[in-house]
Amino acid sequence: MKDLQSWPEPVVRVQSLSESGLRAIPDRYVKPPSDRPLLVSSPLAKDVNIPVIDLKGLFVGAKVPNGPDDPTLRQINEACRNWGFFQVVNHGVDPKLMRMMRESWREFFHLPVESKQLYANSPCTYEGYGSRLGVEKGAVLDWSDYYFLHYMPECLRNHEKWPALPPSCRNGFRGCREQIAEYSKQVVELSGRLMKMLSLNLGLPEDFLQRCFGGEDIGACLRVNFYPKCPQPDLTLGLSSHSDPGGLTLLLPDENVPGLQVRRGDNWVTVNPVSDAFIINIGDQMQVLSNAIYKSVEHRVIVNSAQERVSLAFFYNPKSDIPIAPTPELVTEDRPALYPAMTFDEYRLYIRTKGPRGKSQVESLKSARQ
Ligand SMILES: O=C(O)CCC(=O)C(=O)O
Repeated sequence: MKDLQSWPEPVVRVQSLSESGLRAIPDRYVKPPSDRPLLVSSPLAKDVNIPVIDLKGLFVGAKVPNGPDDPTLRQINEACRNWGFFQVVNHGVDPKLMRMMRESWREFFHLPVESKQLYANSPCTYEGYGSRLGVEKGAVLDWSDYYFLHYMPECLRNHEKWPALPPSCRNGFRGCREQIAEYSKQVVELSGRLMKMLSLNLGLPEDFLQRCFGGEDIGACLRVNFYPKCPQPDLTLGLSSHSDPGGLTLLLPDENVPGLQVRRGDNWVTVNPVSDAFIINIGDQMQVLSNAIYKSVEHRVIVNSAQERVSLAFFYNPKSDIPIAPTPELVTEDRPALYPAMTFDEYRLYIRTKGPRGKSQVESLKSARQ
């Protein structure tokens, strides 16, 4: 924990670098050749996209009417098993609010640097305006800035740590903080519905996974990623390959600029965002709870020289101090428990210290056990 008191080197805002007009990126953003993206995708990869699933009519009130035999639930089950990623449309979150949030955050990142500096973060909680993940001195960095804030549990919700700017009033919202609160409320509701669908698909009672996450006391936080234009996008990444440490991620991507790539075997598939959809992915805690029936899949972000990109990643996590272990109902003689129990507080220290490192954390737990 001592390591997480302060950043090991002076923080450089990637957006300032980008806006300085440099032609070559500094060495510390240059990835080793094996990690660099191939920016021309094969004709085959162009036709591949993660599954797109329509949730219309799936819920009547809080209930899934047809249970696990529902065709939409089956599609979700397939996507969780085969991709770890899918997009959802007709998900119940107000599309106007989604677009407004994206625009407000774009405005935030275009504020003068002094206004953003008021919210500069430290690795202790990561809350606020940041430019790196991980505290290892000399690490190769990613080409992005971000803003991280807590929504749940309520005791961690501190509006002073949310940006008050941009002040613009839109559609009845008095400012950025009100928008964040309403957006988060709606995304938490959608997450709760997804948790029910995943529980049913795993053959468990509807409220099972939610109870494992701590019932009402879950953790939820938002990371808004800002990827400035990059003069040498073939040498770097906006966000290095990683799997998400938490439970579920609900990503609102940029509507115009693709960038998210999902691992598929030895290839990377670039996701084509569908209008007003959320991209959902399974995190490591869900992999552990499901005893690897569902997999958290590696993903990364590529950048480009022509357009900036913004994305909002909402992380729905277990309560941070309860042990998460493979669900006994999903442990059999053929499929023994693959992971030891660990709290999410213990688990997320790895990424907070080392930064994004593929699937190394969850894989190392598995090998320690076998
Ligand atoms: O920007 C994106 O599309 C993905 C962001 C992401 O993977 C993350 O924030 O963990």
